Amino acid sequence: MKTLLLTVAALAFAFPALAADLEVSGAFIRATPKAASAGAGFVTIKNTGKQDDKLIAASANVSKSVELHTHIKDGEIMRMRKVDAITVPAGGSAELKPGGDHVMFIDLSAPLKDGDKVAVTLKFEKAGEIKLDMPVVAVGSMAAPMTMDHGQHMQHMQQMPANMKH
Ligand SMILES: [Cu+2]
Repeated sequence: MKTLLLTVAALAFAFPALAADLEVSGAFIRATPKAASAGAGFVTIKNTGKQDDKLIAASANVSKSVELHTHIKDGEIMRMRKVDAITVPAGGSAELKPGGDHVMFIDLSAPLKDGDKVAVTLKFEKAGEIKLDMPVVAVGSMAAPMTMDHGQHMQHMQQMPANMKH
């Protein structure tokens, strides 16, 4: 009986924390060259709550699939890896940015053009779904800080299809 009461109390405590604890800002998607089959999106997710949350999925109607990716350094080469989740720490934030974690749009139905807006749904383990419009921004007119130079990144983007198994 005591265990049951504690469980009920824990659930009641957990529910009010839903959704309102996450704030998204600075979202953008890198415009893609004509031949590109994939594009990358970036966003900062702030967690004002007291529990860690996790970005566990993303969806959009511009590509066949949407994955969560990170970059790892393999010797001197940056490579992308699919990840199951991106943690948004309590009282902190997850910064999806060039050279780091990102949302990957795979098998684009059309190139992502500067000035477009893509409706993206981010799905979180605790907060549920957050919908946002991510503006498409041309490479070279980026507001967000770059952690890789353009040359490296473009090379990386071109290599990508060979590295990725769908
Ligand atoms: Cu990627």
